[in-house]
Parts: sequence; C-alpha cells; structure tokens
Amino acid sequence: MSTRGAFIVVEGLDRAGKTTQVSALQTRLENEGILCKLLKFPDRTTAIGQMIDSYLRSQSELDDRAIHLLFSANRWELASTIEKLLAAGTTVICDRYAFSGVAFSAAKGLTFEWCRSPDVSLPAPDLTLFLDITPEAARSRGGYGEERYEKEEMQRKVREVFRRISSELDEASWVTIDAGRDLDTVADEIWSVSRPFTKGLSIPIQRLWMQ
Ligand code: Z5A
Ligand code: MG
Repeated sequence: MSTRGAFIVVEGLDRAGKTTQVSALQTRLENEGILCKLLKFPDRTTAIGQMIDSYLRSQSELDDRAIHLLFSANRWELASTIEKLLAAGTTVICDRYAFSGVAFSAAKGLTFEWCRSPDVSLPAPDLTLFLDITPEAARSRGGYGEERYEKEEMQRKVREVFRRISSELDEASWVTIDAGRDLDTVADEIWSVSRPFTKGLSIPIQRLWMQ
C-alpha cells in the first residue's frame, strides 16, 4: 500500500486550548512543507451544523438523543472527505471528534454504549491528543460560560467519561497532554508527539470502535 496521510484528532475539555493548538500545529506542518487540512466538529457551516449551533446557543430545544444523532450525522457528512484527503497523502487535523460526542451525551445521562453506536465505523484517528485541564483552570480562561454545556458540574462529568473512553482505546493512539501549562510548552509537546505521524503511514485507514 502507498503512503497515506495521518488523521490526528485534538480532544479535551472546554477552554483546554484545542482551537489554539490545532491552529499552531497547522502552522508548524505548513512550515515543514507538509500538506494538511484542518477540520472542526461541530462543523457549524452545514445545514446540520446550523441546527447544532442554534441548540448550543440555547436558541432551540432538542431531545438529548436527537442532538446526539445530529452531532454524529455532522461527522458522517464529512467522513468521505476525510478518507479522500488521507488517501491523497494529506495530514488531517481535527478539532474535536466522536469522543466529544460520547463524552458530552453520556455526561447528560445517556448510556455509554448507546452514545458510541452512531459513530461506530467512522474513520478512526491514528493519534488522539487529549488536552487535559481542571474545570477550575478552564473557567479562568476567556469566553467560558457562553454556551449550553459550559457549567463546572457538567465539565467534571465530561472529564470522567473521557477517562473511560481513553481506558478502552489502544494506549498508543491516545496521548494525554497537560494543557494547564503555557501555550508554547503545550504546542512543543503536541509537535513532538505528532511529528512521527506526519511522515505518512502505510497502514489502511482504521475504523472507529469496530473491535
Ligand atoms: N459537542 C458535543 O456535545 N458533541 C459532539 O459530538 C461535539 C461537540 C463534536 C461546542 O464545541 C460544544 O459542542 C462543546 C462540546 C459539544 N461543548 N461545550 N461546552 P466547540 O468546539 O465549538 O467549543 P468552543 O467554543 O470552540 O470552545 P472550546 O473548544 O471548548 O475551547 P478550546 O478550543 O479548547 O479553547 P481555545 O478557544 O483554544 O482557547 C480558549 C481561551 O483560552 C482563549 O482565550 C485562549 O486564548 C486561551 N488559551 C488557550 N490556551 C491557553 C494556555 N495554554 N494558557 C492560557 N490561556 C490559553
Ligand atoms: Mg474550540
């Protein structure tokens, strides 16, 4: 098989610095001349994404299961694009993915297995960088509290579900990063972990939660 691009996902609690760090990683990849594409979930630009956006800003109400399925559908509408980019040798960096889907909905009380099922067989990340931060430290950062889930009790539960997700995944593909440190220190660690993956991979694209 010829070399393909790597699929790198950045996950974490709110205000852990995901959007800041994916952008820093994109800049480093571009500086090295590595083809890369940055994606973000939820992708609020699609018709489904606009329904999600309205829900997150509390402008509409939806059943917990209905919003969960919309978040998943929002990933499925980009799944073939992700596969094509990877096959063409592009490194795909993604700001949140299916792990956020499970973490937030399970934290609301839906069962873990039910939450995972709509995302089973999506393209699986080759590397997931989990930016870990305490809810207290997150709260002290800019913009906290503007959207629906940004409450400390909810964030604590979300953190617990993320721990369960990581314990059930292959250790090599899930790396926890202490995101409570300064921006450049976190960016340097992300770069050193990601760098080996950016040289391309010769294994097929994996499928999420298929074992
Ligand atoms: N959600 C879901 O329920 N189901 C799903 O399937 C998916 C998502 C995919 C919106 O997501 C919500 O959707 C989210 C999960 C749920 N729930 N909540 N709450 P979003 O990704 O659109 O959320 P966001 O608005 O982009 O926030 P965020 O992602 O949580 O923030 P962040 O990207 O981690 O942080 P940031 O924007 O990079 O940085 C935040 C601030 O901290 C900013 O002022 C930075 O300058 C500052 N910052 C960043 N790094 C540092 C360091 N190292 N030190 C100090 N200050 C820093
Ligand atoms: Mg963000």
